Order: sequence, then structure tokens, then C-alpha cells
Amino acid sequence: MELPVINNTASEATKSGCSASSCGSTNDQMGHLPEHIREKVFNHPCYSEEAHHYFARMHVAVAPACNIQCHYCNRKYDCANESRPGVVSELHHPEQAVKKVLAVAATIPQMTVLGIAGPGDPLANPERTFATFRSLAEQAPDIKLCVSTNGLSLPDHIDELAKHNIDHVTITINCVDPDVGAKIYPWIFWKNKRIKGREGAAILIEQQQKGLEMLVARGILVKVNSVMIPGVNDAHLAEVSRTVKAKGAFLHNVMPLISEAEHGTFYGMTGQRGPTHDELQKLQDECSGDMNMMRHCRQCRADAVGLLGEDRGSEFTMDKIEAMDINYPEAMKMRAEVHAAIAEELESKRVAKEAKVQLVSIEGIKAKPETRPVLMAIATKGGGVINEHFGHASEFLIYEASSAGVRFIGHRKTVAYCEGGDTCGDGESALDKSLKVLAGCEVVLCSKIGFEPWGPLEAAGIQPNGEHAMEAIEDAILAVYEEMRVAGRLEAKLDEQQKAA
Ligand code: CLF
Ligand code: SF4
Repeated sequence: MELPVINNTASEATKSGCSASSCGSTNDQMGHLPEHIREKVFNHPCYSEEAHHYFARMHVAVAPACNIQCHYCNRKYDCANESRPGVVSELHHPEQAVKKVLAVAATIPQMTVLGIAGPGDPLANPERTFATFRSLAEQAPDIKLCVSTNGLSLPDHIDELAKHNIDHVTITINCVDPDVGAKIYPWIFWKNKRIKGREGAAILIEQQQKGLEMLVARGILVKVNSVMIPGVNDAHLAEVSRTVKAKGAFLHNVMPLISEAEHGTFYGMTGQRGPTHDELQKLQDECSGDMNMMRHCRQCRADAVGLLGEDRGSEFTMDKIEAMDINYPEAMKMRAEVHAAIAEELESKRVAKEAKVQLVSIEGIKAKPETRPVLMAIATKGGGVINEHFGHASEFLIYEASSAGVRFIGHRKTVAYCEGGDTCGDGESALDKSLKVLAGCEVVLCSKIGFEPWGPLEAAGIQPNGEHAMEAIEDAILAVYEEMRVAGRLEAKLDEQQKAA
């Protein structure tokens, strides 16, 4: 198969349809950013909350080795820095990886970012990592290149990263205190020696901080990922957030520890638990005063393909790619068209949002009564709209509606239990799981819902709602919240809460 060069048409189309500033600014979180930064993030699904509804990322698993050990990792499974547990299906050589990226770019036009995130540490495998980046920078210049590292050898690779125009780097920083680090990292491999405990953690921390400063000095965007480990670093992560912000990190992503015993990790085997939804949200809220927080991370596999939250990796195994008959010029045309259509949609959303803000200011302050916040769960397949059947949802997006507006809180994974048809009757245990992950939510909005789950949801205090199919998520949430207000369902509980207080 002769490999094409993907030209810049797609990204240019995107930019001309909608400048990066306007697209990026549809996300309030990004509104205050300078234009050159917004241009970098507007179509990166991890760096922009808005973008993650529209744009996809993919990872290529070219980096098998690691230079440290984390207590939450067993590389029989993916790197927990950037993954959820599950074996990497295939390890690739750089040439295979490039072939895969081009095939995915031709098949999934929304794919705008290629990341290398494991299954080991990309910078502990520099030849393979940079051979892949080098080739992609030449053959697919419209794809953003992204890397995620533990940071130990980061300072040695800054020039190389800058040379290939890799302007998104994630460093996993779980602590800035070696005593905390000693409880997370049993050893590091440094200058041909294994260094254990506090001494090893101190070197790792120093290298991470140095790497962060060097990247910022080069104008490279840095996201910091931290794994929240209750009782180990949970009380310390606010300090991590303050420290990395002061050094110029762009975004902080606090992720929950995943520690199932069957993964065979030290934490899994010793019963170390991960945080609850509430604990995670509390910490994210606490850190958000100091730092832009990422709340839409899906802890992707090191070979993930598709929108965040979906995994289309099995469609792109090497044997399937070899058998594909792709018309690359046609595919690239389609890619450009899709990017332009997304740009247009984002632009019209931005205009509508601005118009709404203006209307509110013209009408003056029609003070709305203060009402209590309500959590709502959304079933969606992407595009920023409610377009998933309740029984087909493998995750729910959680939003909080209040008199201050709507804010995204995070996502909760579940198990899709309905295989199709008009009823969702099977899979009782899967329904139980959905009921459990929806705890605390008062409404679930979906495109359709069968008769069977309706009763159990209502009994659990969660109102199913299929009336807003294909509507924009935030508009639908506001509409439902308003209905609840008019029906007196918000003040009533507020009174109860105030009495209780
Ligand atoms: Fe991959 Fe990471 Fe780049 Fe994204 S993932 S290397 S920044 S392209 Fe994204 Fe996945 Fe969370 Fe990572 S959702 S795990 S933050
Ligand atoms: Fe595993 Fe990643 Fe930690 Fe290395 S840095 S031990 S691959 S989680």
C-alpha cells in the first residue's frame, strides 16, 4: 500500500470556516486564553472540553519499556498514566504505526490528534517514539502530535520534542514531596542503576519539575496528570496543582486510581482503594481555584482510537489495515469537509451563546431565585447532543445545573445492557450497575428509553427523560432545570436543606 502525504487542507478548512479563537472560545474554560494558545487547543479533544464532543484522538503503542515502577501499574495491562486496564492488542514498529495513523485519518476524519502514551514510557523508548513522530510530521502535518511521559528523562528530550513540533506534552506528576513519592514509586532506573524509595522519588520529582520548566520556556503546552490515591497523595494534590500552575502548566487532570485486584498491581493486591465520585469531584473543585482542571479524561488505553470514551481500536488491527482499500485523495477531501462542517457548527454555537449573553444583559437582571443544584446524567455518542439510547450507553456524562448555570462534572462508566429493539428488558445486573453509577443524579436524559428501566430509575429517585433527543446538551439541561423550578421541585428541597442547616 503506497502511503499518502496528508496535506494541510483539513486544518486550513477548519481555520477558515472558523478561526481557532472563535472555536476555542466556545468553551468558557478557554475564553480567557490568548489566541495562539486557543489555536493550539481548539481541536484537541483532551485540552479542550468543547472539542472532545467533536474531535477524536488516537494512540499508537510503540513504547513498550519503562524506566520507573509505579505501584498502580502492571504492564501486562496498559500504562495507568494514560489508560484504563486492558492489554494492548498490538505493539507496533514505527512504520506500522505510521501506516495505522494514515488509515485512521482516512477513515475517521474527526481524528485530529496522535498521541504516544505507552504502554510503557514514550521517552524511555526514544528511538521508536521519535521515528514515529518524525515520519508523521512529514506525512501528516495536519495531525497534532502529543506525548505523555512520567518525566524522568524529559529534560534530555526537549530539543527533539520541539524539533518535531510536538506542542502538547503531558507529564504525570503525582507528588512534589519525595516522602509521598516513596509510597507511590518503589524504584526508578537512573544512570544504569536501580534507585529505590525516597531517593528515587526525589530524582523523579526533580526531573519532572525541570522538564516542565523547560517545556514552558519553549512555549510547549503542558498538561499535568495526577493519579488520586486516597490516603497516599489525596491531601497533597492541591499543593501539586499550585506548584505546577506556578511553573506554567496549562491544565491539570486529576484521575482516579484504578486498582482492581485482578490487574495484579501492588495497590490492587494490597487493597488500596480508588476515590469515590464525590471525593474526586471535591478535590477537582478544590484545585480549580488555582488551575484549569480537565474533567473529561477517559483514562484511555495506550492504543485507543476514536472519540474520548469510545474505542474503535479493533477496527484497525494491522491485518485489517493491510486489507483496506482506501482512496486517500477522496478520504482527505472528506476529512477537509468534515472539519469545515464541525467548524461551522462550533461557530454557530458560539454566535448563539453570545446572543444569549447579550439578551440577558439587555433584559437586565431578572434575578432568578436561588435554587439548589441538581445533578443530571446524559447519554450521548458525541457531537454535544443527546443522541444515545439509555440501554446502549456505556457511560454517562454528569452535569450540574444550578441557578448559576450548567457545568460539566465528569463521566461515569457503566455497562450497555440493551442490544436493541424497543424494550430494555434484559441484563438486570447491567441495569443495577447503571443505577449505581447514577447515584446522586435526579434526571437522566437520553434519546430513547425502554419501558423496563423506567420504574427502577424512578424508584431510585432518578427521572428518565427522552424528550430532548438530538438537542444540545446544555440547552436541554437548562430546559429541564427550568421545568423543575416551575414545578417547585427546587425551592422545596432548598428549604429542607436550609432547615437542616
Ligand atoms: Fe493521548 Fe494524552 Fe495526548 Fe490525549 S489521552 S497522549 S493528551 S491525545 Fe486524554 Fe486519554 Fe485522558 Fe490522556 S483522555 S487519558 S488526557
Ligand atoms: Fe507503568 Fe506508566 Fe508508571 Fe511506567 S510510568 S510504571 S508504564 S504507569
